[in-house]
Amino acid sequence: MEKTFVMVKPDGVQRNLVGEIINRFERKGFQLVGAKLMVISNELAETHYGEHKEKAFFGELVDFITSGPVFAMVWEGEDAVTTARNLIGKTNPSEANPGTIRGDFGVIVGKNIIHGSDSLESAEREINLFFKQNELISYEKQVSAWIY
Ligand code: ABT
Ligand code: MG
Repeated sequence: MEKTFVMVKPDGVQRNLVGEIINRFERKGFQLVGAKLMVISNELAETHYGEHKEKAFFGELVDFITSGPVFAMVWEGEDAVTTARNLIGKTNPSEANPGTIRGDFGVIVGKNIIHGSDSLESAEREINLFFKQNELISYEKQVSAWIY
């Protein structure tokens, strides 16, 4: 079973989309194993988005992601990393399909509502960056084999 890191960005929190987003992941059948509202420090933002350090948009990206509270989550399920990215939609909301979170709610690429890990390695790295081990809860649900 995979775990992935998902985060409602400051614009999503400001627009009251936290509940809507949790709802979509729950309905899909994933299990919530960790969640918290937090403000990201500059240091954490620069580490999290380290791969974009040389890009022209890096400064703006760090300013945006630290500009207000984010809602960080860990979701678990089969193929959670890929499936979460599919629920989220393409990076640029103008290219994201309707029915995806960015397709339904996103407006511009620099403020695209939500983050999801892009690989298993990123998921492990990001979960460890944002959560302590004792903030992740492992529990069983009494449901059918189709729900994780
Ligand atoms: P994240 O989930 O935020 O990592 O987005 P995603 O993986 O879909 O896309 P990447 B390429 O990782 O974008 C990271 C953030 O940088 C913003 N961005 C990206 C721009 O502002 N301009 C650009 O030209 C590109 C390519 C979008 C992402 N964050 N926000 N907000
Ligand atoms: Mg990314």
